[in-house]
Amino acid sequence: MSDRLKGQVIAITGGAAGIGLAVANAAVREGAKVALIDLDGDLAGRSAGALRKQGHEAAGFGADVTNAAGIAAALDSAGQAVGPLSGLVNNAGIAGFGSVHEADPKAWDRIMAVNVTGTFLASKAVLPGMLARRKGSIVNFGSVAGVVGIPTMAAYCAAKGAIVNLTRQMAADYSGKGVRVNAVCPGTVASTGMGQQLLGSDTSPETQARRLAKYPIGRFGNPEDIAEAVVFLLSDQAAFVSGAAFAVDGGMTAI
Ligand code: NAI
Ligand code: 1HS
Repeated sequence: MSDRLKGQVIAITGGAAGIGLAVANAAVREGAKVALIDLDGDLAGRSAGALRKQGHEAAGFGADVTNAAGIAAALDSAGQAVGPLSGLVNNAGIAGFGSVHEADPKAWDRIMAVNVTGTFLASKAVLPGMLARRKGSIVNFGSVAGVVGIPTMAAYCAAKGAIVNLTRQMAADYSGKGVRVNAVCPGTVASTGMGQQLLGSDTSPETQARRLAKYPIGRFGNPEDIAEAVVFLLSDQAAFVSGAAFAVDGGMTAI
């Protein structure tokens, strides 16, 4: 353990499981206190309890990031329970399949709402405090799907692309006011719920091989690969980094 996040209080949306929970684990190891905010409030509470058992400071809250009042209340409770927030990780996201000509408009709306509007609403809730303190780091979750087109993932690609450019826009507004804003753009992380959804959508050996062949490093990511990048962006080591779309994808978008 080192102290790269000592003194920081970090809220992680979608923090009860998957990559968000890996970010929480990495953050507490670096000295941060964390608030896990998730649609699954019970799991957020259990995941936070497991961190506390290891001697870390953590609390869990239930909220849907698409509900403006709900996410604002959860982030407010987090600030009161754990401390004034210095970091926000907009990790909550959902994926889905469908090319434009066949996509379900309701599914499109929900994918845009959770990924894009959720990032907007959680950021909107924490920014007044961060700006008043002139201290904050926001890390948004893009994806390789926000950088290149992935077959059959129209809504998800649109949402992640929007997040990447919202990140640049937020950096333009807030970097001079003490708040850095960056995005991570992970490649496929197979072990999470979303990774399983992605790889389970077409299990034919040809498709699986085609997906893996897109990764020059020769493997998919794991949650810890992504968490390390998020910790860096949250930390003062990234003091001159704002508005970046940080590819953590084994070279997938390099080729
Ligand atoms: P996951 O599905 O394993 O976990 C997502 C978490 O977000 C869950 O705990 C879920 O309950 C929570 N969540 C979902 N909707 C929510 C809502 N409306 N409000 C609050 N919480 C909500 O997903 P995973 O793989 O951990 O993904 C995390 C982030 O990383 C997402 O933004 C995803 O798009 C992104 N990502 C994932 C990749 C992958 O291959 N797994 C690759 C690139 C990006
Ligand atoms: C779901 C996650 O954001 C990754 S989309 C990338 C799909 S692929 O490159 O593995 O086919």
